[in-house]
Amino acid sequence: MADPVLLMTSSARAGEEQRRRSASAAGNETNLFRMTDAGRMTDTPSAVKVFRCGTVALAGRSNVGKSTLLNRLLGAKVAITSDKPQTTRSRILGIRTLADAQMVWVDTPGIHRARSMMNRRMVDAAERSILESDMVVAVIDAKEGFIPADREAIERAAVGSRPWLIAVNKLDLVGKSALIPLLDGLGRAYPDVDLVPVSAKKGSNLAALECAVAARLPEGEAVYPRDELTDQSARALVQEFVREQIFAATGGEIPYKTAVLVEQFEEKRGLDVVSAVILVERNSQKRILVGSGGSMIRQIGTLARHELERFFGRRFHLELFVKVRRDWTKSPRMLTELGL
Ligand SMILES: Nc1nc2c(ncn2[C@@H]2O[C@H](COP(=O)(O)OP(=O)(O)OP(=O)(O)O)[C@@H](O)[C@H]2O)c(=O)[nH]1
Ligand SMILES: [Mg+2]
Repeated sequence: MADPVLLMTSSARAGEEQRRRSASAAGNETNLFRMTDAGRMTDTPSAVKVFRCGTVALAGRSNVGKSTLLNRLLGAKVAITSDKPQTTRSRILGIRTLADAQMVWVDTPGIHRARSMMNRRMVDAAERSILESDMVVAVIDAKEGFIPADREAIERAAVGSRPWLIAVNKLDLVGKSALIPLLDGLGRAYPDVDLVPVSAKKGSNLAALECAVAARLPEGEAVYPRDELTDQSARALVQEFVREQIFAATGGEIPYKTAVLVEQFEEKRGLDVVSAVILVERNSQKRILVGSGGSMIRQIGTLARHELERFFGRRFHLELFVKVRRDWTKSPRMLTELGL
């Protein structure tokens, strides 16, 4: 979407609505989303004298693009993504330090009606992170529209109990004819909440999102060093990067019945040597993950290694094993061991 805009502040929305009607009446809708005055003020972080710092939870149902948005905001991949729901299992922290603000972004698992113990723990983790954060960016998928599951996620996680705004993501997938009614509907449902259309995939309008967020953070010193990107350990990143490739390579229940545990991590002559176990619940799942002649596990290992090398900027040797741990998703002890 080529238009300049795109911060719809709630206070500006009424005026925008009036302008839109006039533009519409004149048969000219090309400039509907102009940066509002309020938006322009927040678009100049250098003009803000104080330093601001706080945690910002990315919240919403699964698959709306929370983790993709986090990565795009940071310009680095700290959270795994996939086209399947419930990819993120625990809170992922990503730090972005600008001249006048440090935003501590907190990616959270998608909020859904959890039936299994693992899924309940995922949703609990999301809800806890949201309640502990200084503000919340609720993410909605523009292509899917504002569906009841979005409203449920916002309400169940008590998103509105903190300062919050709505990022309408996947702007690249919709034209104005779909975006305008969506923004109108959201504006009616949440009249006091600012709406920021973005595309995490294309990186569109992220400056407006950052400005809107920075302006709402509490005043305070930076909590993390400027160059810090995430609080995840190298082990945790390996586990997640392997899990991402399992999500990409397999289907059905397999992504949801697997977990990854790093068993050994050491540096040998400039090479990080890592061995990790992929846990599955059944022998049939193990057979699929190993693949014919080990082809599937090799592919997962190679792709995960490439991602690791890109992230860390150094060489890895990654060995993967598949082990059956019957019903591990139902074991509280195993879930805790896996950080869930
Ligand atoms: N076209 C398009 N696709 C996007 C955009 N943002 C995310 N996606 C895709 O949406 C899918 C889900 O993205 P994720 O970032 O994993 O979504 P999530 O909200 O973190 O999902 P959970 O972790 O399961 O809660 C992936 O296939 C992404 O590539 C976007 O701006 N445009
Ligand atoms: Mg995610």
